[in-house]
Amino acid sequence: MPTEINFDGIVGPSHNFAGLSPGNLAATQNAGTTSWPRHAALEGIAKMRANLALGLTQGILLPHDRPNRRWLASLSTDYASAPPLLRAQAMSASAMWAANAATVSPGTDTADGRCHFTPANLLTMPHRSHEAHETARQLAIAFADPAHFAHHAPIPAPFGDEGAANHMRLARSHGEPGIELFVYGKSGGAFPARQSRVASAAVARAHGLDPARTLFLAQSPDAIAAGAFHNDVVAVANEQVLFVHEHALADRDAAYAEIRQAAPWVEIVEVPADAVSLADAVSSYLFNAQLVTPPDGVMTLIVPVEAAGHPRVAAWLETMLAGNGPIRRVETVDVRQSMANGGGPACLRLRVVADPKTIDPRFLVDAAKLDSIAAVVSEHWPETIVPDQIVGTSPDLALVQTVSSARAALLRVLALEGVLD
Ligand code: SUG
Repeated sequence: MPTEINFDGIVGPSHNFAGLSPGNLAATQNAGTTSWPRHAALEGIAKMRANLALGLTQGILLPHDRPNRRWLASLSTDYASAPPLLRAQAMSASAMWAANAATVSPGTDTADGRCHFTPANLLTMPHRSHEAHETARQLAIAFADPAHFAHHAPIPAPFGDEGAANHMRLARSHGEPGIELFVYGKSGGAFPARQSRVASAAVARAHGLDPARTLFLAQSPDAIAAGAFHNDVVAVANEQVLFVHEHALADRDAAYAEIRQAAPWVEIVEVPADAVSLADAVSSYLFNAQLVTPPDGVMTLIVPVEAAGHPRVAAWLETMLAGNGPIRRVETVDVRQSMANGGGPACLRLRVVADPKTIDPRFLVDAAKLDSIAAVVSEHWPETIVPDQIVGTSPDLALVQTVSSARAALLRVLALEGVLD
């Protein structure tokens, strides 16, 4: 049976606050502060446990090999002698934000009935531009059966593609044909627009999507200027529900009309700006929630603690639950370390609609497997990283060793040794 499966990126042992993403307000505000990689990874594991407790199927994607020595070699340098900024870019644990791993179209939407993947090129930010190679390898292993899955190459430069963070799917239920919404940014504002329309259109063609069920919508420049560097900071979809901020899309009325025409059954739950401003949405990450339908059928919004603790956002959530809308439950998760780099609950996961039996079981988890992952993290992940250990005049080479051996220990436990290293 095709089900929606969330694949969470495990927070890597090099998680740090280097301030590498202009336009991502949390990341730039926290630049230079001490990070807690072990705690960060355990927060992510706790989020997965909470998903399992709701009855959801849960998958994982692995931390990438950091520092990325191959990338540094392609720039004719190595970690010890690279300039500080390149060192930080090579060391970033940013692959944890699996919503940026790829765009995924389930077989119900594609011409050949297979689930299609296009790894995101992430080329707007140098530290993310070298993720695609390993992402593609992991996806090819996890979803290896060509009868069910098709894999495409990342979109070539210069067309930026940030994957599922700018892609939403609406369907009466996950297993039925749906409409796919690609949200792109227009450049010209203070912050980079990371998703190009050309890239979105190319992904849609590669996936064999039906043009009548594929929409391309411009993100509001105000949202980008307010710090919504990805659409998933201001909107999220699940089944027939689009949960969206009033100022998420450039031409709101026309966009809603187009969506309603393609999917007359859609329920748009809009949060008005006079209840929750764009600034509130960005600081609380209300929309960077996981909107899910667990087996009990109660549609659930999984928000970060920052949203639940925000007075105006909390008030709005309370009003929503008291009303008669389709979202009937709100759960809270603590992923503060990821949030401090601008990555909320939704950033940490990639959604795939597929039959779990067709997926490599090494990428699926139950409570016992999460216990063994947590044990590796507790034993091997560094407790803290001070950015100076990476960008200081003499880089901490012992940290490099710790980061490499921590990942190797995880691969061993997951029986992926020799496959991903
Ligand atoms: O690309 N942060 C990530 C956060 C990604 C969030 N993903 C989604 N919205 N889906 C980014 O800006 C910060 C890393 C640093 O600055 O060291 C970072 O890359």
